Amino acid sequence: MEYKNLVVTIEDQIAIIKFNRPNVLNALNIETLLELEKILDELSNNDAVRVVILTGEGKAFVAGADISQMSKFNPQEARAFAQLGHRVLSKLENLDRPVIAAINGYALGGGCEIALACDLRIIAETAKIGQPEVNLGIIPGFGGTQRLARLCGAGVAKELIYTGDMISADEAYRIGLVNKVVPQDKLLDSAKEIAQKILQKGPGAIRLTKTVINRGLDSPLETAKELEIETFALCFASGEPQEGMKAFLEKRKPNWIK
Ligand code: DAK
Repeated sequence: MEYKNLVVTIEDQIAIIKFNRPNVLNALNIETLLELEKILDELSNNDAVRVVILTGEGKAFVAGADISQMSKFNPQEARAFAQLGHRVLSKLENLDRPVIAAINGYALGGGCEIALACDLRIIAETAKIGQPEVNLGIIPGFGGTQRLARLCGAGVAKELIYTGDMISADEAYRIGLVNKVVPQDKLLDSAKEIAQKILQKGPGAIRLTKTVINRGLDSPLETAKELEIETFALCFASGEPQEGMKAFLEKRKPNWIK
């Protein structure tokens, strides 16, 4: 499938989605969000893909919402854009397999929010990240106020959003916004390395872990613990734990059920 604003490659059970509007630093317009939604819908029906990597072409991951497009919105269009953005980022967050953001350059505003909706974030040491919306007189609109505060704490989220500061990769690592900082030329290989590790594990266990963590974070602790108990039991219905433990006892690698 051909996209105008994305480049999608699938190889070795890993899909790589690359934002591809380098002339405007991969700024997110409506068309790009719709294309992202389309590929996410396709991937959710494609069991051959077990890990997804998101990255950007050129010197940006995504430099935010497309300001030229956004500047012309009337209130109805602004609402429709907000609804579209939330819908697509929820699909990204809830895709039933791990998504890794490989942040190659600027990840600002909506770009930082896309990375926040991914499961893991790896960043190139030269990249910059931040939520500069207040410079434009708006607040983060694609879940940034909520996901950033949940990931890094309210104090850190408020500082980043109030100041609009673009922070370095090392600072992003220090505050827990990203999992790993790597040299620019090793970024994609590092993301693939993590993906390869995940591919060796029980596919059902990975899928269920993502659901339990995401749903648990939105629930009171007691409910979340119940969810973990029920999901732990559910693992045993798949045959996966039986194979995993048998393989351990037989001192061999598991042969996961596809
Ligand atoms: N939108 C449109 N064009 C952009 C852009 C953006 N976000 N960012 C960069 N560009 C364009 C520039 O205008 C320039 O175009 P030409 O002049 O060449 O035609 C080209 O990309 C290269 O950019 P620069 O020349 O500026 O490159 P520099 O290296 O000098 O600077 C920069 C890089 C990233 C520091 C700078 O481009 C910059 O500050 N960009 C804007 C970053 C920003 O403020 N992003 C946050 C946007 S706010 C909502 C949902 C979500 C959002 C809002 C509402 N709702 C729910 C309604 C999200 C908001 C945002 O993301």
